[in-house]
Amino acid sequence: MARLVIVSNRVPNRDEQAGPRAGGLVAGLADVLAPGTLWFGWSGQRADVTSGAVREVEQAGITYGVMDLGDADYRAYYLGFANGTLWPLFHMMPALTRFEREEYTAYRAVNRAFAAALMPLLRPDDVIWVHDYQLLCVAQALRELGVTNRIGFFLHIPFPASSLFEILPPARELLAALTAHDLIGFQTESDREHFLHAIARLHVPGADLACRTVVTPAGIDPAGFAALAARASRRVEARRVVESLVGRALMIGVDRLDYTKGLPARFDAFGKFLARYPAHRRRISFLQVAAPSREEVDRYRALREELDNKVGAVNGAYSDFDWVPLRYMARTVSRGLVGGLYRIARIGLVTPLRDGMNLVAKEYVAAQDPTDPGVLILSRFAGAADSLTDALIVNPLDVDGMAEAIERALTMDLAERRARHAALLAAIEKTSAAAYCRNFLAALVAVGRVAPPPLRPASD
Ligand code: ADQ
Repeated sequence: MARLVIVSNRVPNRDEQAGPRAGGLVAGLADVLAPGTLWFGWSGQRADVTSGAVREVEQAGITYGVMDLGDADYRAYYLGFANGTLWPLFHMMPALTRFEREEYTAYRAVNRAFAAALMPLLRPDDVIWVHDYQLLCVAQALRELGVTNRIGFFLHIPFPASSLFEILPPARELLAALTAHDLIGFQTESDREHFLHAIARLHVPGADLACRTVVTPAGIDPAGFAALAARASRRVEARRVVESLVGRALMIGVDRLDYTKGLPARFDAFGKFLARYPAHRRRISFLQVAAPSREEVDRYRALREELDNKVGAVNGAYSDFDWVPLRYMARTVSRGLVGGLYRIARIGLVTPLRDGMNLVAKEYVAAQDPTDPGVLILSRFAGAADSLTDALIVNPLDVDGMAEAIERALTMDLAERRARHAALLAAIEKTSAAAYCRNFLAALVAVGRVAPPPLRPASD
C-alpha cells in the first residue's frame, strides 16, 4: 500500500511545552492521519542559512521531517513573497500587495530547498500531497529532480479572479509550476473557476487541466469537536466566563489576528448594534479572541493598533459599572477552551472579508448543544458560506447589515435556532475533515491508478 507524504510550510506543534498554535491547515489534517504517514515541513526554527538538513521525529506512528530556514530566507520567502505578496493578492486585496523580485527569487529557492531535502526521504510508490500558497513550486522542483510519484496540491486560501491574479509579475510562471501536479484541489467551485480562467487567459499549456482539478472543502471532525466542547464547557475558565455574564448572552469571535478576518468592521458593527438597539445594551457581551500571527509584518502591527482603538471607543461609549460590552483577548487559547467558549456562546460571529474556508464557523456549529443551539452569523465571502447556507449570511463590509444580523440572532426563537442548527450540522458532517482527505486522495490516486494510502477509520 502506498505511503502518504504530506508537505506543508509548518508541521503540527509536536512540543506540548510550546503551547497551542492557531491555524486551520493543521487542525483539519492532524485528526485523520494514519500511522506510517510522513509529514514534512519547516521546523518553525531559524538558522543562519537554509542548510536543508532534516531532523526526523516519530510520534504516534507519524514521522515528522523538519528543516530550519535561514534568516534571510525567512524574511524574503515567508514574510516577503508568501505573506506580503501571495496572501493579500489571493485574498483579493491588491492594495495591500507588494512585489519584490528578490523575494520571489528567494521563494523559488526555498521551494527548491524543500524539494531537495525531501527527495532522499521518498520511496518509489509514495503519494505526495503538498499544501498551500507557500509551496506552489515544490512539485515542479521535485519533477526537475526526476521524481515521478503522484503529487497532489491543495490550496487552502482563495484563488483570486484572474484579472487580479494577472497583476502578479510571475503570474504565468506560477501557474506553470502548479501544472507539475497530477491533481490540484480547491476549497470552492469559484476558486477552481478562477484558476482555470487564469490558465486560459495566460495561455498556460495543459489541455487536460480541468480534469486534473478537484473541489474538496476542508472540514473538521464534528463528533470529536462536539465531545471536546461539551467537556470544555465545564472547565474552570469556561465557568468563569459564564459567571461573568450574569444572565447576558455571549457573542464570540475566534480568529487569527489577520486583516482578512474583518475584525475592524466587526467591532464597528457591534458598536452600531449597541447604538441602534439600546434595549439590548446590557443583554449581550461580546468576547473576541484573536491569536497574534505574523507579528513581524507591519500590516499586522497596524491592525493590532486599529483594533485596540476600536475596543476603546466601544467600551468608552457603552460600558457600565458592572458591564463591559466588548472583551478582546489578543492571544491563543487552548483548543479545548475554544470549544467550551463556542458552546456557551449564543452567537458565533465569523465575518472575514475573504477566507478560503474558515474552520471556526464549522467548529462553532459542532460545539453547540443541539437542544438549545446558538446562531452562526457568517460572511458570504468565506468558503464555508457555500455549504453553511442556514447561517445568517452577511456582507462583512455592511456594518448596518451585521448589526441587524446580531439583533436577529439575539431574538431568534428556539424552533428556528434548532432547525437552522440541524441543517448546519448536516452540512459540516458532509464536509468533514475525513471526507476532505478521503475525497482528495481518491481523486489523486484515480489520476494515477495506484492503491490509495491508508487513512484512519472514518469517524464521520
Ligand atoms: P486559517 O486562516 O488559519 O486557515 P481557519 O480555517 O479559521 O483559518 O482556522 C483557524 C484555526 O485556528 C481554527 O481551528 C481555530 O479554532 C484556531 N484558532 C484561531 N484563533 C484562535 C485563538 N485565538 N486561540 C485558539 N485557537 C484559535 C487556512 C485558511 C482557511 C481554511 C483553513 C483550512 O485561511 O480559510 O479554512 O486554512 O483549509
